[in-house]
Amino acid sequence: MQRPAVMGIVNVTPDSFSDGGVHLDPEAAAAGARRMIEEGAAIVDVGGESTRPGSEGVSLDEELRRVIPVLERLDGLPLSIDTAKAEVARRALALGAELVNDVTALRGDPELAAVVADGNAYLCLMHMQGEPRTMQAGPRYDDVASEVAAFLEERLAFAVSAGVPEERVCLDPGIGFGKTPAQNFELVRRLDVLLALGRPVLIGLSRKSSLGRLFDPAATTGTLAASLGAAVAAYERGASIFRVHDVREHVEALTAAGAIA
Ligand code: HH2
Repeated sequence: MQRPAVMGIVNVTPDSFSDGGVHLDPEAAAAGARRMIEEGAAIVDVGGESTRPGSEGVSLDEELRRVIPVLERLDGLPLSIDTAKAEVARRALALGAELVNDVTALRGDPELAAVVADGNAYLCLMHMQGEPRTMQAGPRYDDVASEVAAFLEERLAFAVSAGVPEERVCLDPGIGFGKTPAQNFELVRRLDVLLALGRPVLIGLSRKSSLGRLFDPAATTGTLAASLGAAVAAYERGASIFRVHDVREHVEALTAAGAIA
């Protein structure tokens, strides 16, 4: 089993579902990112656009205004840029980011694939059914695991055809992106279907509402303890990169799980 790697989340947004507003000030965001690295994160994912259910998206100027001052303060740290916009990715890679995390899996901006390829960046391709504004309105699948895997296989082939080396790509089932809680849990349970594509699997369960809804049907976020339990379950099924808000706790939980595995 691969050693688990933790990706810390820094959302430079007013409206992210669980940490909106916390890191809006660039100094606070940079301090948060540095702390995450100290706590054992392998990389920090900086994002300037919320993709929570119902969100509308932001303009290029606003997204740049949010993330660039943060990236400028983090020179030399291992960074990922959470964006679907080629220009944001281009600027972030120039400032030292090494991974592009695109929740649209290269469907959002036709120029992003070339930016990733030319920048020799790592790439995360994530599955989403629909778009954030409407994605939780009755998501439907005949077989969620095989449909998500087929989508990611096609997006991986597209990325490779655009010049991104396959070895630089990781895949993500997109927990909460057009999926019911039962579909999210099935994706984790059947992670072997995704792993069969031969790429590392990144998973974002941290504080997601599916975890909160195990306890409260109206929950919009999940607890830390539920996030840790779910991360360990995903690790045991082969996930190797964990996108999380609470870095220290996940590093401890996954290190313990890794020692046993
Ligand atoms: N989840 C969110 C955002 N980006 N990227 C990947 N690869 N996988 C995920 O599961 C994922 C993601 C949503 O979480 P968060 O960033 O905390 O919230 P928001 O989108 O509201 O900013």
